[in-house]
Formats: sequence, structure tokens, C-alpha cells
Amino acid sequence: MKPVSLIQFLIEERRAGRINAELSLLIEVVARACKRISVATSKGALGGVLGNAGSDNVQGEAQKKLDVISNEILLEANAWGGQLAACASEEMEDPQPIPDMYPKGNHLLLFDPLDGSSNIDVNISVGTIFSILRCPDGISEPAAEHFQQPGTRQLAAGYVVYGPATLMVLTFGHGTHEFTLDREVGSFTLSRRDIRIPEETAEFAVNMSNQRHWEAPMQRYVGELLAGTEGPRAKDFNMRWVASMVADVHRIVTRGGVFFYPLDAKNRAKGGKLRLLYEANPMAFIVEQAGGAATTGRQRIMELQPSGLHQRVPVFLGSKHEIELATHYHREADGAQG
Ligand code: FBP
Repeated sequence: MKPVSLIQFLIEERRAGRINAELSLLIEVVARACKRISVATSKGALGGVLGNAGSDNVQGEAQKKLDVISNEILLEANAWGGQLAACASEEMEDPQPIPDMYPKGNHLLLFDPLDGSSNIDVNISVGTIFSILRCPDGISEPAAEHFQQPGTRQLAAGYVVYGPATLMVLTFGHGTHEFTLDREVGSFTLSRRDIRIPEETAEFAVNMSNQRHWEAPMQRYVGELLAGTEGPRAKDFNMRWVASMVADVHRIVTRGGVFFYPLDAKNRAKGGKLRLLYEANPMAFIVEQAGGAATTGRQRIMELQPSGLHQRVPVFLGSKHEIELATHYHREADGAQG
């Protein structure tokens, strides 16, 4: 089969009327920025990009040098692209307006410039996660509230994994597709079209060291997985935890599985660990478009009405039947139907 480049794929989507020219150009700009981040991450110590930046982000977390470098690469590339009204990032408290010297567009871009920061210095896969929304009509200076749209309003979402290969996984709401960076040509090439996540799985991902802090329904659900053939599930389950959401989710998009970052006694006050607008919503859109499911343990993530730019939520996503069961245990414990 003749290789299909990302640009060819985008032109096909435009011809099919599934996306417009502005959204297509915006994806090209984001993809180009991620190619530069891929080069930066691959340099490691030789590029002087490892270690802390000596500053904290809005979440109070120590920023890694690559957090800051990736954030700047994405801001700079998208400032002059002409498709954006503004963008927002995990690394910035407030939305970043487009400088007046550049033309503005009517899209809003949200991103986690470098997901899995705790793995950078130990050479484990990290990534970039992004979500694209429409800027509300008549808004020329978007504020945080204009980004606070439910995940169902996303026009596109994607992640890029910087691993042995650099891969981008993308959805516009018409299936989920994977592109591999061909380093010789310097462009992303379609490697899997219309990905389907198996509804059943025997593989789960969760940070088990938090077990004692979990709610009872989560203890029950994971307890049954660990009991395996000797327990009510009568089936053995295997566990994986990379601690880079992009890598854990990509494994699920590739061969199925489930990923959990549940509410626990440590993160309850913050509402969870992972961020709704630039981690949970884009991953939920990608997974749902590949036939999986994504909930907070109680409700569909993409139906949440966001209340803050950096709002955190519990995340349950992956193979449909397991997510439905884990969610059922939580709702049952709450005395809710379903
Ligand atoms: P950032 O690195 O972007 O802050 O993301 C949070 C994250 O690293 C996720 O990628 C990952 O799933 C999770 O935190 C790991 O959490 P823990 O350190 O508890 O294992």
C-alpha cells in the first residue's frame, strides 16, 4: 500500500467535508512543533535538556527543562500560524493570547506540552497531549472561561509519544488514527487507520502504591482483578504502569487494556490527579472514537462541564466492558442506578 502522509490524510478529510482548511492547517502546525520536541527529547544529556528548570508551574510542580522547552516550541509555532484565537497550557496559569502582529483564527488550543515529566531524566517515553475547541463567536480576547467547554465540543484531539518511535494519534470525531514519524523523510505517515480498542482485556494500569488511599469500590474492583482465577472474575489480569499517561494510553490504543487514576484520599481535595481540559478530555475523545470508554468512575468524562482551566478529575479509560464494570461498582456504592 502506498504510504499516506499526514498532509495527504488531512486533505482527504477536508475533501470528505469532515474538517475545514483552518483545522487542517492547525494540525499541521502542531505536528511540526511536535517534530521539534521529538528532536529535543532525543538529545538527552547531550542537548542539555535533562533536569529541573529551577521554576514551578501553576500546579506548584517543579518544572523540568523539557517542560519549558516544549511549552515554548508549541507557543511559538502556534503564535504565527493564524488559526488560533488563543492557547492554554499545563505550564501556564492563564491563556496565552496571540500577539497582535499575527493574524488570529477562531480555534482554541489546549495542551500538556510534556506529559510524563517524572520519566524524562530516566529515558522513558514521554509525550504531548492536545485538544482543539472552537472559540465562541464574538470573542477576540479569549479568557479561561472560553476554554471551559465540555469534551463533547472538541473538534480534534491528539497525543504524540516520544518513544523508540515518535507516534501521533489523532481524532476529529471520525475514528482514531495513528501516524509514525518517518525520520528520513521528516514527516508523519499513516500507520493505522480506524483503530479499534478490544472491548475485553486482561491488562490494567494503575499506581498500586496508592491502593490504601482508594475508595471502597476501587478497592473491590482492583481486588477482584488481583484475585484472578481464584476470585469472582475467574480470570487472571496482568498489570503495567509506565507513569506517563501517553505511554499507558498508547498501549491501550494498541492492544487494549484499562487505565485508572482514581480519586483517593491524597488527591480528593484537588478533585483528582489528572487535568480535565488537556489530559482527560483529549484522551477520552481518542479512546471513545476507537470504541473504548472514559469515565470519572461515576460519569462520562466528555459530558463534564469544566469549572476551571486546570481542573483535575478522576480518570477511568480503555476497554469498554472493564470501564463499565468499574464505573458500575462506584455508582452502586453511591446507591445510584447503572
Ligand atoms: P504530567 O507529567 O504532565 O504532570 O502528568 C501527570 C502524570 O505524569 C501522568 O502522565 C501519569 O499518568 C501520572 O502523572 C503518574 O502519576 P504517579 O506519579 O502517581 O505515578
